[in-house]
Amino acid sequence: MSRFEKTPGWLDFHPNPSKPKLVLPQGAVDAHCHVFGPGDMFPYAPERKYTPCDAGKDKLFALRDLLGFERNVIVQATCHGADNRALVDALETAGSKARGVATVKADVTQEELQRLHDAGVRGVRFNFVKRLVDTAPVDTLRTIADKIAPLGWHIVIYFEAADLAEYYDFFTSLPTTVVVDHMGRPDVSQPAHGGEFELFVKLMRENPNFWSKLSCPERLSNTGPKALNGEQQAYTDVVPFARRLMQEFPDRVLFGTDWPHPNLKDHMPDDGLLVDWLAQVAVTPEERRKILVDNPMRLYWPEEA
Ligand code: 0GY
Repeated sequence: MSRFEKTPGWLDFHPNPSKPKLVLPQGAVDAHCHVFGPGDMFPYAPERKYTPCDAGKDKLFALRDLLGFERNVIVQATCHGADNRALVDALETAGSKARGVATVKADVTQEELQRLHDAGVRGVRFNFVKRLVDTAPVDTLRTIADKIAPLGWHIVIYFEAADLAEYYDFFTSLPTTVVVDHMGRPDVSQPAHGGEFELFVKLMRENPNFWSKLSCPERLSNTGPKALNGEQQAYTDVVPFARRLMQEFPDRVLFGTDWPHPNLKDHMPDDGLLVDWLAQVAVTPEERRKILVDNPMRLYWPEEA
């Protein structure tokens, strides 16, 4: 029994995901996933806004192999705050098969940054989603950005579409490559062309240092169908948004499973079918090679790309 009690209503990751029908290209990277604890070994942060189920490195690496990925990019989840121990432990176990994105505070030392780098960290995450964090002031974030830039790291940002206008100038002033989680969380009941999403497309178009993860359809979808029970055409309402970014920015997109899918309220997807969802977005072998291999390798393993 863990000493941590899960947030009421918490949905655990799928217990028995299927093997995807989509055969992934050799060297495919799951560029957005997390590890949670286990809490008894790597305690959840006191300031966290949710308490997840434990979802440790062994489960993540088994899923990687089942789905047909070769590598992971493990992103620090907010339930661990700026305590990167679970992340570093997973990276050290995985060796060259994983890279990480950490969360750090403005007073982080050069020694600590170097230690994270040696473990495989290549970026920091700035989170602007109010239900997940008390967002640090932009001056604090700028201090962090200036500290990590010399290491060649990038910044991952997570925000809701409604907040993009407010942060636009700050985002575009960042000195590094910037990777946006989950397409900036568009409201997919709006059009993929001509509506609110245009601001995000403009951000990508006018700022060649911006990348986007075409991820989390299970979080963004309103009408489904859900990635369950063999569904091969899941989350069709999200497809036009992801497809647009795939076509317009083929060299700056990434894909990730988001396992173990924190804070889902409605259902827990079958990860195999979630991978199959990508076939609706990256429709040719060449597009799939870019989003799954070439792009993440350039960003996370440039020495091999
Ligand atoms: C995601 C999405 C969420 C959570 C986090 O770090 C986190 O806690 O990112 C969310 O609740 O939308 O990317 O994992």
